[in-house]
Amino acid sequence: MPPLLYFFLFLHSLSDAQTVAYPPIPGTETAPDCSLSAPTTNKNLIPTRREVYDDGRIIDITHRYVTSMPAFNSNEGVGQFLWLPASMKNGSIANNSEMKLPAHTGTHVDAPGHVFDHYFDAGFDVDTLDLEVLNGPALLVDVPRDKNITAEVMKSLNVPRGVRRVLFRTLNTDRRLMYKKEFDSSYVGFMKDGAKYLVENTDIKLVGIDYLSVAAYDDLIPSHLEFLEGREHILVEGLKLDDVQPGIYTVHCLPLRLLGSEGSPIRCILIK
Ligand SMILES: *[C@@H]1O[C@H](CO)[C@@H](O)[C@H](O)[C@H]1NC(C)=O
Ligand SMILES: *[C@@H]1O[C@H](CO)[C@@H](O)[C@H](O)[C@H]1NC(C)=O
Ligand SMILES: *[C@H]1O[C@H](CO)[C@@H](O)[C@H](O)[C@H]1NC(C)=O
Ligand SMILES: [Zn+2]
Repeated sequence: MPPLLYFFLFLHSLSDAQTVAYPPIPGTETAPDCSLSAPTTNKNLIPTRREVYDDGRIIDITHRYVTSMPAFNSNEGVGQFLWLPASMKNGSIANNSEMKLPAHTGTHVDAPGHVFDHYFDAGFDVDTLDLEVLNGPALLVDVPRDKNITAEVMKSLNVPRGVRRVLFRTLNTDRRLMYKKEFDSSYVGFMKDGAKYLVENTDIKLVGIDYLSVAAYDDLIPSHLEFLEGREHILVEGLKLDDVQPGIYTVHCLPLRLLGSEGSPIRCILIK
């Protein structure tokens, strides 16, 4: 084959490969802007919003941030957290939103400084969390619906040694608590002895749960202390676990690198 022709064929196959590696992002072809409601001028500009991607292979287990999502110990919900100080409607060259969001809002992560002041002062913030713990094989389990997560419940779950990441689905999901604006202190979480059992008798390092706290309200601080004292456990709270089969997945959770913050919103996905 003449070298030049070979070169063109090579180029051609390269561009094919690029098309495969960088498929168009669904929704962006027709809807480059992401305003919440479609502008009335063009009925075709409707952004796609989804909970699963790639025919269900990728499952978004993060709650969408909305003003009506619950806030800890409040009946008011999160409220307005997003503003548009500069808008094109006001003559700016672009829209630039600003947000003000408590660090433990919605689907979020806790760092050791959350309940240990000396860890906070020493800088154990969300930027220090181990991404290896936050990413890897994970087990989604259903816990008994009639109890909080006690040592007895933990024992009955029989999580095998070697399992390092577990997402606990509870009655909170059935009750759809994350979709209710009013905070509900009767949510299910870990009792102190359940947290202690997990720390001492399992290899679980990533603990995920489906409401705003891994700790049951009655053991709020004692359970957090059990989990966070060793600085090896990472707590992901407020996960969206509806409509997911129990079993093994790969989890990916990425907190923001908020220097000095003991909490951060986190995007978590499961991959089949
Ligand atoms: C323009 O800016 C003002 C002041 O910041 C704000 O109150 C108003 O809502 C803005 N108008 C539009 C159309 O964005
Ligand atoms: C879990 O504990 C809370 C208090 O922290 C309580 O209100 C709730 O009823 C308990 N849930 C179950 C299922 O026992
Ligand atoms: C951003 O600017 C565009 C163009 O002016 C406008 O249509 C859109 O509504 C703005 N976004 C918001 C949230 O106001
Ligand atoms: Zn938290």
